[in-house]
Amino acid sequence: MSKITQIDAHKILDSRGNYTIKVMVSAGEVVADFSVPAGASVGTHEAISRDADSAVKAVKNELAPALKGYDPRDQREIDQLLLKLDGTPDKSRLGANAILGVSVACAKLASRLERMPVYQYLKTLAKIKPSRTIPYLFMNLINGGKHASSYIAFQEYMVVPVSETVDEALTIGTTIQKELRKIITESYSPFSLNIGDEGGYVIEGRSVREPLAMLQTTIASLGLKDKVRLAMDTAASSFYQDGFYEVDGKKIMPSELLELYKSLNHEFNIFSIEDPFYEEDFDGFRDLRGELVNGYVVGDDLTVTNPQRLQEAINKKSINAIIIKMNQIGTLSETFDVMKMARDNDIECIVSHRSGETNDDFIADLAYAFGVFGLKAGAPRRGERIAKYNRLWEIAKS
Ligand code: 2PG
Ligand code: MG
Repeated sequence: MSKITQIDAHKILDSRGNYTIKVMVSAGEVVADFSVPAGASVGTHEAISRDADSAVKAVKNELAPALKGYDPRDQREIDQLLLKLDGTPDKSRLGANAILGVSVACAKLASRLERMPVYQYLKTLAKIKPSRTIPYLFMNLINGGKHASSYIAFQEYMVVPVSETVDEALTIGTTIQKELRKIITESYSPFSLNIGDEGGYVIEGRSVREPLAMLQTTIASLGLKDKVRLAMDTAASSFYQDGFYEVDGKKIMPSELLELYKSLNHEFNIFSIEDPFYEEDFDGFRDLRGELVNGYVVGDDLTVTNPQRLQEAINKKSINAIIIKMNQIGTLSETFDVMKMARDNDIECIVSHRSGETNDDFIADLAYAFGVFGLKAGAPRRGERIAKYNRLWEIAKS
């Protein structure tokens, strides 16, 4: 039996304790599922997800009857049908979460029917220029912004091990995480080990510079200076209002924020800065690119895994790397198209989790299948983040 016989969905909790959905697609006895994540710092131009109850209803009442009888291996055809059934440009009628749940569960089901590991099956669906055998791991060790309750405006402070193997990269990341724990309790108090949405520490510091300094001290004390780079997702839309950015308790102009990035880069030799300016400022991103000669300016809220937004970023030379989040666009085929478009224009792809995650590990297969530049999955702690890193490790060993 290689035709879809049943599609079902129900609510589950995500890592923040919010409702999300799990979609199950069956072909006879063979079943596959996908659990959909959700963001907190959501870009204005992302596809629209519905609340979990509405999304479950959409899957059961509209998507399931329409897709029964389709071959799950016809991914493009299925995704096109999903778009047609929704009928809106932003997937707001049925919900990007309902649509993505079905889209990815179909791909997983097809891989089972083909008796292939998911990553191997995905390779048969698209041709995308690879960057690396094993992606760089972007591990978010200090959380701020919308993912934490702190004074730090920037959302994510990441370490990126410079390594060609998953186990060495994970060893480096977890070693830094453990040492950082010590340094935080010594610097503040023994009760200061708060954890943010993505498993990183939430520190008591008051300046956006402090987490970088703390990570640098930690890395130096471990003698790992040559094995790690520092990266940030500042998620600037979340501290932008009416032409100003609120950083370290002050309202600053875009030009001052650029100067701040220049000085942080000078001091910490930063590997990448994601969403350095608010999501409509394509020119601001371009200006930073000129300064970050050794690193990457990454679009996330700017580009929202959307071909029109990516095209604008290409035209304006805004970025040299892009975050890939499937639920920003809503189907697997459209995700492939954006990844291909990025690589055809020499832009690096970083496949990413969301801050509200599930235990699903599909993004590790997606990252590995196409040899992407990076995988961003939070701190190497908390089950929903570890699921992705462990899956990548498992694939790399196989
Ligand atoms: C981001 C993500 C993931 P969210 O901004 O890159 O780290 O956060 O899912 O809240 O958009
Ligand atoms: Mg981001």
